[in-house]
Amino acid sequence: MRIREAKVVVCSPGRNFVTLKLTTESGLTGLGDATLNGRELAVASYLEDHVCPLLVGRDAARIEDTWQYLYRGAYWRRGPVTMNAIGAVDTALWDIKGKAAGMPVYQLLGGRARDGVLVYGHASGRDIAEAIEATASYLSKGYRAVRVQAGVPGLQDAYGVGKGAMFYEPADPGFPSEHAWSTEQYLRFAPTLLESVRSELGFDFHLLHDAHHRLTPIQAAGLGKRLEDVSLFWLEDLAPAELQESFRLIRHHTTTPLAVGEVFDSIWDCKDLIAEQLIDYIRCSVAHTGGITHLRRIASLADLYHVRTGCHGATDLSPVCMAAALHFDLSVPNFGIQEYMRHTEETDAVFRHQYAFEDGYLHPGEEPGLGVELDEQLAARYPYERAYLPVTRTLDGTVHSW
Ligand code: CS2
Ligand code: MG
Repeated sequence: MRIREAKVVVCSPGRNFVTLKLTTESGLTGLGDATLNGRELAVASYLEDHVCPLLVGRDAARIEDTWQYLYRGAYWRRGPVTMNAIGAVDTALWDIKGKAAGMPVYQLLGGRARDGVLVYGHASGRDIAEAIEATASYLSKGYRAVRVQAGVPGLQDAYGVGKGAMFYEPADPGFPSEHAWSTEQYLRFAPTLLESVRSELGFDFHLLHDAHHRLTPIQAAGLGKRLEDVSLFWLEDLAPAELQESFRLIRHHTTTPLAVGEVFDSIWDCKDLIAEQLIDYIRCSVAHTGGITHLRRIASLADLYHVRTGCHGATDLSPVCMAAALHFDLSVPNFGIQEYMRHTEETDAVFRHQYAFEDGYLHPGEEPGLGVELDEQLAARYPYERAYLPVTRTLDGTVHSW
């Protein structure tokens, strides 16, 4: 099952996506998501200029060998660009293997470990009232878990407040926009927001919140402690996690469940967080963490330490990544929850997929492989448009985590 063609498709149906498409000599095709929000062309080049020439002629069946060949063979290991590229190759090879076997990928991963994949949607509002209204709307659609974000009084821009009801796109066309940030104002507001959601809508659904890397460990510890009575499903990215041991301080002060990992790209970024049980959910994604093969390794380590998965699933991860995540989620023993930020109709038209939402769960479908087809002709109508994630500065002008 030799690879005959390896090509990269860059398109922008509502936002930029980078997709790797592999084709075997027998005509089987496989897709992998290589989208790195704000740095898309770096991964496209890494694939086109350095990886694709090595794939042509390789046996598509040798998934693990190809993973090791690209990881160890690059010499320069890890990092978001490298691991996103390897992730795309890995995902495409699992897609091909499923098609060759005539099975959906989850069957190759050990079959169903659950009936469906519990997902959470993103509710947001410019203020508390709007955020509560958006949350109620998600609940009325059958969601059993909702992440809630809202504008912070006194700040022009706040993380996670969507421009549309069911769609949120943080990247801006052109150069990075600059957002003002005040941790003090946020810490005064966040408990009121989340307590208001509970008092208005009750406790009979999973409530999640994302602090998006913006607090110091002691600030994070205080917020986690303050929110214990809100009974959150998780508090996400409370503090930057490059210093994994800083979560010892947070963990010492609060029982609120913690989730990190969407910016991680390998097991080495999270092995201490997992082995010391400093977190409850690991958020790594198929696309950014070396594909299904490496994400399974992270999940296996996490399973030893009572840590569950909570894969990242934002709009900057394409339907190819979402589909791959669902096959992984359906089969992994220590599944927690799957993020599900819906894509635009334009995106769904370019990436026709089998997965579907029903009663709070997603199902990857029974098509062989991942169940996603890329309409290349339609994709060509949406050329790449430079876009960047915002840059955040505190009120005195200091650059802060966005
Ligand atoms: C966010 C992401 O979904 C989340 O939890 O943290 O939307 C994140 O902001 C984007 O993926 C960045 O590209
Ligand atoms: Mg997040």
